[in-house]
Amino acid sequence: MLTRIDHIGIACRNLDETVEFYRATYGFEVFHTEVNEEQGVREAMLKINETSDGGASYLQLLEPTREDSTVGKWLAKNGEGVHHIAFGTADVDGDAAAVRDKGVRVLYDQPRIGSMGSRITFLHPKDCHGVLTELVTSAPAEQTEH
Ligand code: MC0
Repeated sequence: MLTRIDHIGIACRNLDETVEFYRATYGFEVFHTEVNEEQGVREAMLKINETSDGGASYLQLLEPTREDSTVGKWLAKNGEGVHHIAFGTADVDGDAAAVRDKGVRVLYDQPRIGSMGSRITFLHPKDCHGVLTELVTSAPAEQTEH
């Protein structure tokens, strides 16, 4: 069951400048940063609020680490902006299978590693009314990390 908006992924050209915009404009602070080489992104997670399922909702700022990454290609075509939305679930495997059974293309056969050790998969935007959609199961330790 999908129980929260886990994050909104925002593609940017310069992570440090974009982090500073969100800090100076809204007061949002960085909760976590990492490089995910498999996905080709350097990212910052800004925690917005905790959620009733024990998780949290974030803004995820994404800078490509290479031009031929998914975010790099998307930025070249569209410029900066909202890249994807992610729904949180305790069971990414089960929810991905259920969505696949409804005819939506799930991009990975098995979930891969996402932010903060989470397990993630993506749904094709052409099957989701133009929205690249991610399903996320957080790592158990996420809520204590800083
Ligand atoms: C592409 N399209 C999108 C889109 N990306 N539509 C909405 N939102 C997006 N983000 C559209 C294109 O405009 C195009 O439509 C069609 O999909 C095919 O796109 P393409 O440019 O030809 O690119 P493909 O087919 O090579 O790749 C698209 C695909 C890819 C969605 C399969 O981006 C992908 O595998 N994404 C999942 C992984 C990902 O995005 N990782 C980065 C975030 P037209 O009409 O022009 O044909 S990593 C992350 O977020 C992790 C770290 C985490 O959350 O923990």
